[in-house]
Amino acid sequence: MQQLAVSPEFDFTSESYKDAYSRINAIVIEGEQEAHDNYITLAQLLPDHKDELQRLSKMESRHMKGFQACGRNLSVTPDMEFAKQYFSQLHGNFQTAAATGNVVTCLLIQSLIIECFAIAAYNIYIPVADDFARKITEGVVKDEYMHLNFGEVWLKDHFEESKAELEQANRQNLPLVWRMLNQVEDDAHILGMEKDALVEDFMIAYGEALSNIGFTTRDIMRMSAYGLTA
Ligand code: Y39
Ligand code: FE
Ligand code: FE
Repeated sequence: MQQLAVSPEFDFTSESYKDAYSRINAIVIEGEQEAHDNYITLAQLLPDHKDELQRLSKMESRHMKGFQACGRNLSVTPDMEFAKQYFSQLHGNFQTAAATGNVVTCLLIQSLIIECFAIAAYNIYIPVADDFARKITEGVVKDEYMHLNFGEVWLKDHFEESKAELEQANRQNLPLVWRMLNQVEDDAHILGMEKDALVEDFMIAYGEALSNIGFTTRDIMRMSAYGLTA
């Protein structure tokens, strides 16, 4: 029996698709590489959770290899230079926080913001992906929920003493995500991913995470508003 394509309007071999893919695929590969490095750093900062965090870091490097295969499958060369630049500010903020022992800020950046960004992007990508990439991405997104859960549980257990640092880290980093989304809006659209849907999925996942950690609805509204000023 013939399987109907979900989105017959996508020509995965067209030059415009491959051009947009060279940047989005690179962002995902670079993001997974940095997520791997960030969990190694977190394993050093949280020795009680060393084994679990090292396991998460290994998952991230598997994700990276999966997405590299997606690019190869479409004969696309990822633009890694662009992707490094893309993450540089968020990456810099993580590095600074790690160097000063601000583990709460590190967790907010990697396990809440970056994981929610991944969850939104991968869920929106799955229905419009080519068959090969869809299977890979479906496997990856399940792991990302586990990564988000790690951050939620730790921050919930340390909520009172982390609250002020979380608010400050949110204020510093949420606007960066907004700028990052704006920067790839056109490329994402070519792949069939709409910015509105990405923003909506991100805010739902991020708001839910903040709620699970212990923030009130009022706190969450206030914290979310920092995205709007980007
Ligand atoms: O924890 C993780 O695996 C995160 C690194 C990955 C984030 C990937 C960021 C994807 C953004 C894609 C933007 C598409 C519009
Ligand atoms: Fe990942
Ligand atoms: Fe992850």
